[in-house]
Amino acid sequence: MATNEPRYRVPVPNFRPGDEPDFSHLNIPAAGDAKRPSVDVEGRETTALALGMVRVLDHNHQAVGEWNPELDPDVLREGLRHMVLTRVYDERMQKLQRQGKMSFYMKSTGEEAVSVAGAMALKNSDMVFPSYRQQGILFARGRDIVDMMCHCISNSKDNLKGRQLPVHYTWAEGNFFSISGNLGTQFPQAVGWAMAARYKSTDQVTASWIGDGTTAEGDFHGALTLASTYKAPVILNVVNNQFAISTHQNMAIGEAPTFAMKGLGYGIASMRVDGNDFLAVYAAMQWAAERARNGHGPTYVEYFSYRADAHSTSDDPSGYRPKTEARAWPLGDPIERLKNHLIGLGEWDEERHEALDKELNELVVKSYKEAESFGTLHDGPLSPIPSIFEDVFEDQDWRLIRQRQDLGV
Ligand SMILES: Cc1ncc(C[n+]2csc(CCOP(=O)(O)OP(=O)(O)O)c2C)c(N)n1
Repeated sequence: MATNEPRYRVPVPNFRPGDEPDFSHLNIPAAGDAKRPSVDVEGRETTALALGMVRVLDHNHQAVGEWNPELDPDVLREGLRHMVLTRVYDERMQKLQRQGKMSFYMKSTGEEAVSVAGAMALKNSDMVFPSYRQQGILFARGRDIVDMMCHCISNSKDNLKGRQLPVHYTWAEGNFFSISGNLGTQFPQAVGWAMAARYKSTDQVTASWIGDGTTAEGDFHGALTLASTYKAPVILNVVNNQFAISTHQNMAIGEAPTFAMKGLGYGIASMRVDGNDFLAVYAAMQWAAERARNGHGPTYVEYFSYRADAHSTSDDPSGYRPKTEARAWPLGDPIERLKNHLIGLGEWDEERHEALDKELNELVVKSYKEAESFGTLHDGPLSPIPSIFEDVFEDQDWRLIRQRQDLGV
């Protein structure tokens, strides 16, 4: 009998625009509940971590449990600074995009702890293969802000010479691999890099980040197979921010109880982490890095978070989710939570926070003025046109030579 009903399930999001978001169905374990195994644990023994959630900051903003990394207040303040800078930078760049100063921008609002705490728990010599929402790594590693902006406005000082979308940074000196717009490619590349590091007997660890939607790509599964087979010193991170543009995470997760559980099918040590908890993210990355550095193999981590703003400047989330959803998100805001933790320790206060915000806003405004002195996308100067043919192939292929002749450059 003919029917218009699909014969297979098509998952739908929990809430649509206009609905009252209610996240009470989420099973979020209490801070401090998760056990911290030794770093040489067998992957298959991490089921409780993959089903549960590593959380350190409790609802009173106190650090509790075995995963508390017991960081010095100076380190916490440094983390707070990098996260605030990431947010201030994102806000300013979005405004500049709206003013036509760049073609495109992507913010990481609400996900700052994932990249900042993750980068701080690694060594700067460790290799990273991020996606487009981990700009916090660059701040944590001390990249020059003017250089970052020059890339975004594709001017004469853009180290990518206008060949990449804004936000798709590369920074070889900072061991930061070029961000690929082809989702998922960074995972197998990271595993390959990690295997090469092991082959060369360095103690370098490799880490990569993708989003929840990207786990539906074949590259995700290929990477986990390789990492498991060769026990590569790699940390494979999935940032579950609940959305892949307008597609809810329930499209990519299938029947798996958590994204973290997918790693167990490959025998990889896997865990789910509160992605809005700076201390939990730091502790998880520190554990995984020690495991990799000591030859115990890969770790796969899901960060449970929420994309608090649009996917990009080309997206309007009010078309597919309630406007109040970000505020209703039960894991709160990563900056507020670390700030409140520091205040509770007597190591921070509102006045200092306000001063930090002001200082970083001024720094970003001043940096943009300097970046603009090297040109903008609209007014130039841009990279010279012949440069589009350079740097990619050592020996230019006949097609490139022909195209260059056709252009007469
Ligand atoms: C192979 C490939 N398919 C599709 C796209 C288009 N695309 C860009 S971002 C995106 C959503 C990715 O979502 P997710 O992996 O959850 O990461 P998030 O943006 O939420 O951080 C899509 C479909 C792409 N860039 N590459």
